[in-house]
Amino acid sequence: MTKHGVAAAHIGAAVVAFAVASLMGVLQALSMADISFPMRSESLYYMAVTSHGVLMALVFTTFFAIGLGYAIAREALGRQTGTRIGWVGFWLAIAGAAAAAWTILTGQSSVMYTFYPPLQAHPLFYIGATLIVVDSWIWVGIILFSYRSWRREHPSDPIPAPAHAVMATAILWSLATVGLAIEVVGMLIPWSLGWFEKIDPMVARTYFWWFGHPLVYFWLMPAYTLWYFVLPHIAGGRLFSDKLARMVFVLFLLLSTPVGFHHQFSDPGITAGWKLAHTITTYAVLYPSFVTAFTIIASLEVAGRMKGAKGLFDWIGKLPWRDPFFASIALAIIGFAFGGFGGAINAAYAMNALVHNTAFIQGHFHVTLGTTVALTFMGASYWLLPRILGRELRFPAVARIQPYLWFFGMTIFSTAYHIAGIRGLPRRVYSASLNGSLGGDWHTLTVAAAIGAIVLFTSAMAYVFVVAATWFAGRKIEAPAIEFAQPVKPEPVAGIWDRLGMWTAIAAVLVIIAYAYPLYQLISHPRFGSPGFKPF
Ligand code: HEM
Ligand SMILES: [Cu+2]
Repeated sequence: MTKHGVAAAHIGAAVVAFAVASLMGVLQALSMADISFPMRSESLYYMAVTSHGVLMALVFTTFFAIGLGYAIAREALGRQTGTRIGWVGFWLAIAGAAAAAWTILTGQSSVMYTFYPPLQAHPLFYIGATLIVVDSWIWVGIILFSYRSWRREHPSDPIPAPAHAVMATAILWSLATVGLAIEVVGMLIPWSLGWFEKIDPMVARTYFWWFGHPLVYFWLMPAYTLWYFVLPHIAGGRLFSDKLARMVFVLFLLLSTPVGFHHQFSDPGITAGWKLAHTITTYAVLYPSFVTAFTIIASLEVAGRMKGAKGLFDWIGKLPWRDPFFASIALAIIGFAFGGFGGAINAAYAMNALVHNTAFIQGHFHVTLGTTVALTFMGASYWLLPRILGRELRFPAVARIQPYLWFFGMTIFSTAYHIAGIRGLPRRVYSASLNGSLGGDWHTLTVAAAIGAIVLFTSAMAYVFVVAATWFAGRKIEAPAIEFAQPVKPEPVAGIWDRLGMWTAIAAVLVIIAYAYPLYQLISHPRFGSPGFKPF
């Protein structure tokens, strides 16, 4: 183990969660398509949807983002304070994830990854999730304290750009998890322990989505950190603009929390004006994503031209398409373009009503989260593991094919569900043929999706295989350095985008503006609440 032990531990745990979740993913795709397999049942299906969603969206992503953030910040700042506390956090999170996973796999918490009340889980599900968040708060603390130590030695330098990105992510996460903490600690844990009988589902959902959308950026920002600060280097080029990179991370910090109502367009109790306000910020947050697409593609063009490309497009051919890190991210970016189209549909109030709660949504978030983020993380593992484990990557030929296989499987899977969703197939249903004659219309599509799912599963296992082989049987080498892309033009002094304290204060004010009054309105409605409901 190198100095990056605590980072490696988090990434290892992430990969274990990913492996289990991938198996659940195929099972539910087969269930939806009415393809039988041993032990197929409704309760297994909802257990699978819950464990897949929780392990993929909450455990895999959070552990990976923490591990990656530790490694990048440590390298960029040249230090890490409080590593021992980081280990305490890691073991708390492992205990929490194990407890929550146990209650799910034994069928006691089939509440899906959104855990909306009145669906009620075993108390250990909520407590376990809380422990993972405690680890993430320790991570935020370590990142910020390491920065303070760096700042004392460099009073007027600009923050090293990769550390700036990790810090913006950490601050965003601390603002987001306030909503989650209020929901889980203030409402769900006491309710699941029977301390009070009834709960208000609307208020709980609102706290959940205060957290739930910035969660998306907690997944995306680590991916973007790699796109901006590592990818151009691997491609043999430069970062196109240091300043734009800093601006983008600050804009995500500001804009990605006050948008949560775009997940609640169909919810009663929130007035149309507030839904509109969150729609406007939703479209505003598209802007830094466009800037990202522009900057990354420009950086890659710089790389191609540094290698001698002269024409309009021949720089594309000069890029290292056989490098698994590069290929994963290039495909992740293509996936993101399609995710962006779908996202604009979801964000438009009227069109949202058409696709709400249909398979369109799972088609959408498997190209965004399931490809843009997850494929970036997979590709990043091939680059990062030798550097944090001090071991040579095993089976590089498998690693080379794996991202293309994922992209191919995802194209079938996601296209099929997008179309099925537009034709009205609900998501989170055990069987697409439950609706009699309508079900027939969906069958070809759900079978196509199941075929895509099998390809995805094959790719997922190839990834897990390479990681495990490298971890346990990779030849010991001197760990290669973690190197970052040099900007075309470096920032000479700390500018406005480095004033993270000020941006944090503004972001907090925006959260208060977005949520204080609507929550006050919801809480002051006369109500009786809802008793808990256990599905099985
Ligand atoms: C082996 C690859 C994968 C397969 C075969 C797969 C399959 C599926 C299927 C069929 C569903 C729909 C469940 C339903 O509503 O009936 C689903 C839901 C979901 N998937 Fe995946 N998936 C895969 C990878 C991923 C990845 C990489 C992520 C994220 C990192 C992810 C996150 C989710 C989430 C959050 C849900 C929503 C669960 C819910 O509705 O509560 N999946 N997946
Ligand atoms: Cu959102």
